[in-house]
Amino acid sequence: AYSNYQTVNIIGYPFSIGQPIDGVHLGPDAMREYGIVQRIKRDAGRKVRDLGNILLDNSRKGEQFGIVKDPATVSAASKLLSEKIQSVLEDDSLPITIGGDHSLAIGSIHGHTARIDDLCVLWIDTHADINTGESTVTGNMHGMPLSILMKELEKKRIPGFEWAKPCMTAKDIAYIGLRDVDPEEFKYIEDIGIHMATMADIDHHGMGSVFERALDTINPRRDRPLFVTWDIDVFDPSEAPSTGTAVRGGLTLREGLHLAEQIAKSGLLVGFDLVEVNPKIGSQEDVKKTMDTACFIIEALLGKTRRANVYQKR
Ligand code: 6HN
Ligand code: MN
Ligand code: MN
Ligand code: MN
Repeated sequence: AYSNYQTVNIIGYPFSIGQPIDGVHLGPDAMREYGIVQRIKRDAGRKVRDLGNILLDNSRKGEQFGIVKDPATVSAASKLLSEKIQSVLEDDSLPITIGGDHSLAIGSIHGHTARIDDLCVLWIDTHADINTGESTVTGNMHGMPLSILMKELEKKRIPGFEWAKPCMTAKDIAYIGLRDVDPEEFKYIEDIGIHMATMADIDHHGMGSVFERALDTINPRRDRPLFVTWDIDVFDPSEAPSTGTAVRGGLTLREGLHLAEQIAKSGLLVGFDLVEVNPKIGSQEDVKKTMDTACFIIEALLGKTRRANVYQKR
């Protein structure tokens, strides 16, 4: 029912202040230049609107809360994204946010929950991104967005995000692809009880069954609208080398495609993010391969299958 959208809205989020490496703010324009818009227009059978980039303050001010870097700048940027998402979430339209670092999920998830009742979320990532101001070792806010969004962590929220009331609980979210979770993050995940499928689970059960189990947990009747936030670093660095926190032992392109195809097939998808593509990391070939991987996933999430080079009927 939900996937019957006829218009896809592409939102660029040129932001890098949630992490220390230069270049990830260039992700959206690099993806456009690479041809993402043409690729999803081809055969998609729906309107594709490129809404351009959100105008963001992407300058570092050196403001800190404890060791957390530039929380006010991250907050202001993600507030703009939340407002943008809310304004484009009309009936029959689906927002795609292209990052940009993963701190943007504060805005995208907040914006979706503001407009869509009973939303659930798949967090597809190497990392858990649930550090708090107390637990973070790096101070980088792209490792923290879930601690802002989770009701169970409300007391640990860093100040400056008052506009984003916590909108998620453990029963609303599941992880797929984890393999680099900080010890303190693991404690939060266990205490709160978030379903997590690690790379070890994918090795043991296969992606198909890992996906079904994740939905059995957060969406047992398959009736809740689904939002997906996809960190490109979930892929093995051989498939997506141009990203800031690459970790070996990640998804193959085929595992990623199967997951994206199953998500599309569920008919539940209402929006998604694709984050952490950094066109300044690696060789030109590395960058191209990373963007190609990202394009494959975006196409599959929109319904392209490997049966034929057409999008499946919605
Ligand atoms: N990402 N757990 C590490 C940290 O800095 O808190 C890594 C976070 C990576 C975040 O890739 O979106
Ligand atoms: Mn992430
Ligand atoms: Mn990550
Ligand atoms: Mn399968």
